[in-house]
Amino acid sequence: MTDLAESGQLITHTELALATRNRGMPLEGMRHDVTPVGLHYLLVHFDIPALDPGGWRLRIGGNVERELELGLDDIRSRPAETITVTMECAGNGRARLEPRPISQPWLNEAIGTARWTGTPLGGILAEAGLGEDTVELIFTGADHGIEGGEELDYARSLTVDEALRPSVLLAYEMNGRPLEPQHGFPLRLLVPGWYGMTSVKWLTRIEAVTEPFEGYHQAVAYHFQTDDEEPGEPVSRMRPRALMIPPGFPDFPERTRHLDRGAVTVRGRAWSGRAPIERVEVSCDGVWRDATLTEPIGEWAWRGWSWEWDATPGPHVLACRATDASGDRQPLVQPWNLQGMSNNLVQEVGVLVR
Ligand SMILES: Nc1nc2c(c(=O)[nH]1)N[C@H]1C(S)=C(S)[C@@H](COP(=O)(O)O)O[C@H]1N2
Ligand SMILES: [Mo]
Repeated sequence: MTDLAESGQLITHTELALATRNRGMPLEGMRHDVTPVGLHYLLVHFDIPALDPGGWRLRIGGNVERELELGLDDIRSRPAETITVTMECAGNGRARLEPRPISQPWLNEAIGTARWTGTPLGGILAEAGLGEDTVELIFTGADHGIEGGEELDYARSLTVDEALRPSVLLAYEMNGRPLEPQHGFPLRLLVPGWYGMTSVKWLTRIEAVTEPFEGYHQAVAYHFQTDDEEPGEPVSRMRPRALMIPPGFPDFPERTRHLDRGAVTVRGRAWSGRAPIERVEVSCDGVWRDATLTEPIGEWAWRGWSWEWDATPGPHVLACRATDASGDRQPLVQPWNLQGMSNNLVQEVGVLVR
């Protein structure tokens, strides 16, 4: 199902067309604790649906005691919570794999952090009353297309335990304003800690089911496969990653970095969806040293870090890597997988000091 670029093949037209629709966050955007909406990364598989907020309804059904049909005002009248969440696409890092899986060709920039406001999903599910033998909830979006040879709506599921985590929201605001069309207006699911595919946009239906969901975006896509024959393990929470704001100034169009010799503070962010960030290291030309972490801004948000560098003239390669409290650390050599999932190989930035 996933096509691979031949070794050394330049970017294909398919990838270019995806890349011009779906933007990454320019890495200097990491200077903001909370990413301005227009800088947050974007990933839309099909077309952005045009939903009329007046006519839109969220239907909750399947294995429940009471079917619900809620309008936006109904959902806004429920208890509201706001949480700061770092979201990352599971395909981040895909374009650095060799051979390259042909899909959205992210290098490192499929990230963003927003203040999301919504009502906890658990409250709405309690109103509907889940049948005791419910194993999963299926979340369906209003967008429709063909993927993996099937015609379908975008849909993902969560186990009951994951769905009932208090931080899982039905979100209608991003950074204090109604969701923009491209980020899921009028309502999206928000699952902190998981890669972005879990946070279904343009939500129209939640269905309680007694068997695991076998839909394409759940059972086929988002798996660590090494070939088409094996199903592979499902992708879930974000692996640790640190990124730096490339120091100095770029040239155009190559974006090589240039800076003056002397003291430089290198800054960046680090996150993991599995455990808190415990350590960030930075290397200059292969020698690793600890960076200083800043105060956390939220349980589900990235953590800032900085590192003091005495830049000496000449070309250098800077790199950074994160370790989380579970002991998981970013790799220096990337394992390969067919769908290009979760490639958290360390970021390297070449700089020319004058
Ligand atoms: N309905 C729907 N939800 C979706 C998607 C989609 O294409 N359709 N893309 C998913 C993927 S792969 C990601 S990474 C995130 C991106 O969210 P953002 O565009 O708000 O950053 O949305 C997820 N939710
Ligand atoms: Mo994604």
